[in-house]
Amino acid sequence: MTDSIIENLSAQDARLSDGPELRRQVEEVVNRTAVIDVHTHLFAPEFGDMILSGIDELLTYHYLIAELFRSTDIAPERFWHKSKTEQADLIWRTLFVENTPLSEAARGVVTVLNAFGLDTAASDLAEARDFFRSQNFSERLDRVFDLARVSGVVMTNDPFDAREAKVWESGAGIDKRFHAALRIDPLLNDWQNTSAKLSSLGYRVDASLSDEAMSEARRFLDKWIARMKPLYMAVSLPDDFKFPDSDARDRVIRELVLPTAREHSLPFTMMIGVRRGVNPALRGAGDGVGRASVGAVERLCADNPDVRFMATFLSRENQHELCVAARKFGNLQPFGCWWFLNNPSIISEITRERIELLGTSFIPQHSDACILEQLIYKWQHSRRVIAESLCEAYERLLESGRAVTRREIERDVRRVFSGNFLAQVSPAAARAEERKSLAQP
Ligand code: RAT
Ligand code: ZN
Repeated sequence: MTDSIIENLSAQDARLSDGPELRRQVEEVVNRTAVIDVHTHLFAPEFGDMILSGIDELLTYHYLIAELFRSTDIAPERFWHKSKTEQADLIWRTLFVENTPLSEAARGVVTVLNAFGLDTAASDLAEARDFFRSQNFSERLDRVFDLARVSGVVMTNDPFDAREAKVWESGAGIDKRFHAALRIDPLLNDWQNTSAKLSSLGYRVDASLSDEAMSEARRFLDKWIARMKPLYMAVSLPDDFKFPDSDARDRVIRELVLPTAREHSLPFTMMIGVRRGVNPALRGAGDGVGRASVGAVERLCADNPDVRFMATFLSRENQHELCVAARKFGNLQPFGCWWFLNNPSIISEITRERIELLGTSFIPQHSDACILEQLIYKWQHSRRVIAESLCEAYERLLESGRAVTRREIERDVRRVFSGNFLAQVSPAAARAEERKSLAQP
């Protein structure tokens, strides 16, 4: 071994007992380590105009639309009649010129503009529009992945969406950085209409939930699993979700989803606590939040020890219970700070709570990005809070008498940024990955 390798080896294994140096190293590792973004609404290049990107899309994000209506008195109906360019102009003028963009979603746009060296306090969008127009898409994609240090993203793939179906059916190879997730909300949340839809697609399904209907719905899922090769099946569920229950959803979970998860070895991912259409006039920006039952997830985990589950809850009040549930069930992986929780103060609270209760055995964040460039701000903002929470935990450990090494920090960050997810979706691949990284000097 050469001297420089030996030096490097000992630097990796030196115990970091100096507070400021520990902090510097944690920030560096958190900023450098690539993350797998486990839930987004992004699409691979092969999906063409389903991909959202650029300044007008960034400004008309539904988080910002909701904020617009607090700061002007434009009626929602008038807003919806405007073109996308006009909507973006109005949002920029209202939330970025006439108001200071302090909210998390507004600050996010500032972070993106800044990352590209654009004027963050411009009076209009001319410069930003020129910049985004002048870029070649594939270069932009590489640049965004690079700036966000994201090695892969999981999409949200709806087998009932005709535009998506066309791409899958064409057999086009999908960019390797994009992974599929089979989204099954219609089957669980609206069996009545979905059974009619399946029947119109040629499946012998009616609203009755008969054995034949279930096995035909299974045929549908099997076909899409073969096509998409998803990493998991996912659903978003309302705040009043119960399990067990006496409704159609309960039957669909028991007779369709769980057997599919088991037989295809696919985790079942639940995002729980959304109250859809609290203010329908706001359309996609009109959903709310409610406290939900963690007991429902515990019951699913207890009854199905051979199925792996991932769960995130939308209400802040559910977070502690979710950690406790994860302590009881090794087949449950908590993930992300979802939607209204994706704010520094709440990410900090939830991440600290998770470290205290679960060590590094959780997935701290996903971006939920809908627009490509959001990867930049969502990860930059989250990394900062995650680094801060980890520093605090390592400092406490130091006070108790144990200093960590750079190698341990790297291992921990790798686990929360990708290893825990890989272990959930592909346990064998995760073990191989872990062995590979441990073998590296
Ligand atoms: O977080 C969001 O942006 C929501 O609008 C939804 O997309 C949610 O994440 C979901 O996947 O249903
Ligand atoms: Zn989402």
